[in-house]
Amino acid sequence: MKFNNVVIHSLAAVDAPIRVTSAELEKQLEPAFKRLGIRNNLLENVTGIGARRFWEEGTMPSDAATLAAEKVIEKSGVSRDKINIVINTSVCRDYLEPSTACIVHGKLGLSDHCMNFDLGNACLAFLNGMDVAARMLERGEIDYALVVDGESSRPITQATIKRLLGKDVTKQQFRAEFASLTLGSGGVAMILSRKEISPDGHAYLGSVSRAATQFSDLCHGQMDCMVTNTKVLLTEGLKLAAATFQVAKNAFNWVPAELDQIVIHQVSKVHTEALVKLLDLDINKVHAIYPELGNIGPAAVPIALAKAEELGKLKKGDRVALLGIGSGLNCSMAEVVW
Ligand code: MYA
Repeated sequence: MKFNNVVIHSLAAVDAPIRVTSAELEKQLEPAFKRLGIRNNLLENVTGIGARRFWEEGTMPSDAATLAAEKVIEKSGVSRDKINIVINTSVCRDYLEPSTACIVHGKLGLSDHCMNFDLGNACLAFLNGMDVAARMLERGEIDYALVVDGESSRPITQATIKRLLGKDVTKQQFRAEFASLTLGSGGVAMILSRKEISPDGHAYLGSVSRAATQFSDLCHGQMDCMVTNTKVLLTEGLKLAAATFQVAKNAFNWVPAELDQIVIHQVSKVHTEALVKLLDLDINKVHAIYPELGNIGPAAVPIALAKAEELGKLKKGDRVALLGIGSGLNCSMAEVVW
């Protein structure tokens, strides 16, 4: 869907405070590496992920999302009573019910007429949340939407390491759980608005999507365990990304050389380099956060965008492509004119 009247008003990311290196995780896993005959520098060496962040013990996904939301509200100057909807897109959640969005709504002290709900779609949910909000904004139903995401990889990382140190663990199980060790934590929040009331915002032109749900069995995640077929996920993810890119090229007249910045879902060095090669993109235009932050699920694309903004990489008028993908498989690609 394309939009004429939707802008990103403000964006803010929050880093979790504890930096945990891949070397530290690999040290903890040393007995498993030895027993299974796996080389012990695989994580940092092959994925290119040197570190990820953890929140302090007890920090809930809603706390992470609320921190980012407080930051974006302050940055934007938008008063809380003007926010008409809050959509939480986190994979991690405080409880199965109530929604994490309602906890964030309560912590922020938003008004009783501010709608709130969770929207789930694995690593793609933030882009989907932007799209749902944009449809309401385009129709003039609302003035301001807040999309938030808070991820906490500490519980799954610690549970995975404990499990993989078990005496009965096979090499096959190790490989199936390996991707869990790439996950990271963080918080991000975005305020979207209508161009006519926020003329200085960054135009959100819309997105295109494609699905390949015959591959919904390639990555299954719970709060404490994720099982991934890394090989097939990489191959089929790339195929879906290429098909979606073709649709985006047609919809937004994309010529790779004319895109100024490309913000992609952050999985690993292997995935980034393969995608850049396949789509004929310029790697210098791709802002990578995975080396320091790992894979932060649906928060990865907006956090990478926020970091690029903080570093002054985004100039007014830049054409920014957002390339998202999530287990399922689902893929969306969007354009923002900064
Ligand atoms: S779901 C989360 C998905 N995340 C991951 O899969 C991250 C972890 N995976 C990787 O980094 C790569 O797939 C690896 C393989 C590195 C595993 N366990 O040449 P290779 C060893 C342990 O065959 P590659 C999500 O985010 C292998 O023995 N070790 O490796 C949403 C060898 O070691 P050695 C393993 O295929 C959806 C070495 O690695 C495993 O190049 C994302 C190299 O082997 C394993 N499982 O990489 C959809 N596998 O040298 C995908 C291999 O000692 C998106 N090894 O023999 C794709 C597009 C991306 C963005 C798109 C945006 C639109």
